[in-house]
Amino acid sequence: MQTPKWSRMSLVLYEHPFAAFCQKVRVAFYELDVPFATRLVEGTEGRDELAALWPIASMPVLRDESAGLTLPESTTIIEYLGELAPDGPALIPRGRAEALQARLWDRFFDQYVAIPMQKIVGDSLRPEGRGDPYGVAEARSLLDSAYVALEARLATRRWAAGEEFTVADCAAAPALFYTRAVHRWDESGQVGIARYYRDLMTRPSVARVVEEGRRYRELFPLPWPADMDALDGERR
Ligand SMILES: N[C@@H](CCC(=O)N[C@@H](CS)C(=O)NCC(=O)O)C(=O)O
Repeated sequence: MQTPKWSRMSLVLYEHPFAAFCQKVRVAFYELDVPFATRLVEGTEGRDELAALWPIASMPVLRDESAGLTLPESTTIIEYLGELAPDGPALIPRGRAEALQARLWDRFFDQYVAIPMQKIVGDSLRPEGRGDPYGVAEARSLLDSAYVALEARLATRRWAAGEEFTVADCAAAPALFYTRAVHRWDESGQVGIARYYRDLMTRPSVARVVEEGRRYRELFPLPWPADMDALDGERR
C-alpha cells in the first residue's frame, strides 16, 4: 500500500455544510476517508475571501496548502481527491468505460437535477416582482424529464454508473435530497428512484453529510417538508 499523499498535506475546503455542491464533495471526502479542515463561507466577508481565491465565488473551493493549489468545481475536486487517496474506493472508476459512465452521470446530476433545483430555490430569493416564473416552469419540466431518464437508468443498476458507488452518486445525493424538497419524483410510481434514494440516504457518508447540514435547515428559503427525513414518502 502506498503512503496516502494526504498524510503530509493540509486540505482546506471553503464551503458551507448546507450547500448542495459542497455536500457532494463532503460525501467524497468521507467515502475516501481523507481528512480535511473546513472554512465556513458566510456573509460578505466569506464571499470576499472566496472571490479572492476564485473570482466566480462559487463553493466549494479546495486549497491544498502543501501543493500551493487552489481548486474550484466539485467534480474537479473529487478527481483530485482520488489522486490523493489512490488506495481508496475509485470514485472515478479505473476502467475506461465505467469512468465514462461515472463522468456522464455526474454531469447529469449537476446539470439536470442540481441546477434546476437551484433555479427553483434561487427564484424564491429574488426581490418582489423580479421573479422568473417562466424559468421556474422550465426548471420543473427539466426535472420531470430527468426523473424519466433516471428511472430508466436505475432499472438495471444499483448505482448511477453501475455496481460501484462513484462520483455520480456523490453528485446525486444532495441534488436529489434538495429536489425532494421542491419538486418530487413520483415516489410510488418511480420505484427505481425511490430505491436509489433510499440507498443513497442510508449510505454512511451521505447520512453523515445530511446530519451535518441539519442545523442549517432554517436557511432554506422555501417551506421545509415535514417528511424530509422519511424515505419513500413514509412518515416517521
Ligand atoms: N459548478 C459548481 C457549482 C457550485 C455552486 O453552484 N455552488 C453554489 C452553492 S451549492 C454557490 O456557490 N452558489 C452561489 C452562492 O451561494 O452565492 C461546482 O460544481 O462546484
